[in-house]
Amino acid sequence: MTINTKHLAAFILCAVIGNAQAETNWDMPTPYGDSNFHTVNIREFAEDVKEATNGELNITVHSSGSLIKHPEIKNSVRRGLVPIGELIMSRLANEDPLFEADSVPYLASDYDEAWELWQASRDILAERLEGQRLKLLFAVPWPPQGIYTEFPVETGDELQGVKMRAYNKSSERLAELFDAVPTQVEVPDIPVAFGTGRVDAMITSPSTGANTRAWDYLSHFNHAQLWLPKNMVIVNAKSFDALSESAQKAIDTAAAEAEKRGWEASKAETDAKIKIMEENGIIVSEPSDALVERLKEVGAAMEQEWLERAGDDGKELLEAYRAR
Ligand code: PCA
Repeated sequence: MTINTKHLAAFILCAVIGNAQAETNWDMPTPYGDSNFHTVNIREFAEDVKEATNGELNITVHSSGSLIKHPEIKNSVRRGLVPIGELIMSRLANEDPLFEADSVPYLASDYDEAWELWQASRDILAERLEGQRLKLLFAVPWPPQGIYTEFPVETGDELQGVKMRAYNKSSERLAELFDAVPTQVEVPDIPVAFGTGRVDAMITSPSTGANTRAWDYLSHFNHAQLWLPKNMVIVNAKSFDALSESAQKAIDTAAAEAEKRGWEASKAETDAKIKIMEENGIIVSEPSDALVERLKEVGAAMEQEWLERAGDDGKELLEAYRAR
């Protein structure tokens, strides 16, 4: 081999290797802020994928709805505008009530129950998404949902007429059943919504309360532990199928790890964020017996309504969950 042909061979080899490792860049819209544990977990997922594929697949996370607003994320992934994205599952309640099972009050209100509900519902939800050419990668719950107000809530009557921030159908319905006035507000817009008086109360987790500095506009948190809504990460099936087999495997592995890590982070988040709120002057209390009774009544009514909407599949899901 002459020097020249040797060089040529090396050049071709580099070109082939280079080609085999052609970079794929994915933009990933997510709805919540950078400091939120879901976002932190997703960035780690993106890092893991990058590392496992030796840079073949690069996922850039666009947090806080900065690339695509929360209400548009699912359809943007479906249409292939972006290959991957995160959203809260119960946002799909209007198109399919099954996605709202995790937001029925007191159906699954601690981590063990939430896990069992997830196990009982994962396959059917993945199947529903598959029907839309979407692949469900993983889901992670928020800490249990409680009630934030500017006054103590003893019986629930105090919520009458109060403008309440909601983020899904359940939080909206719960407000209605307490004769409050619900308004949908995305997390990045919470401080402005309170600052301008659009809302005076909210249902959310200790996590979102602390991340949005609830102490700047509210004084009480009732740790009612109503439900643990989940965020999910979905990917466009066509984009996924276009990846090399090894990149697909890297995603699946990183997703399984992200789910595990995310559930652990969520659990740790509850106490850590309650502590931060207390340190900042929020009065944290457990619900009184009277409030629990009222919430249970409202929860039972909402479960009934949900069952009517969700039909046989909903019934089956509930039975599978309760049999566990
Ligand atoms: N935070 C999100 C969803 C549930 C939660 O804890 C929100 O408030 O919109």
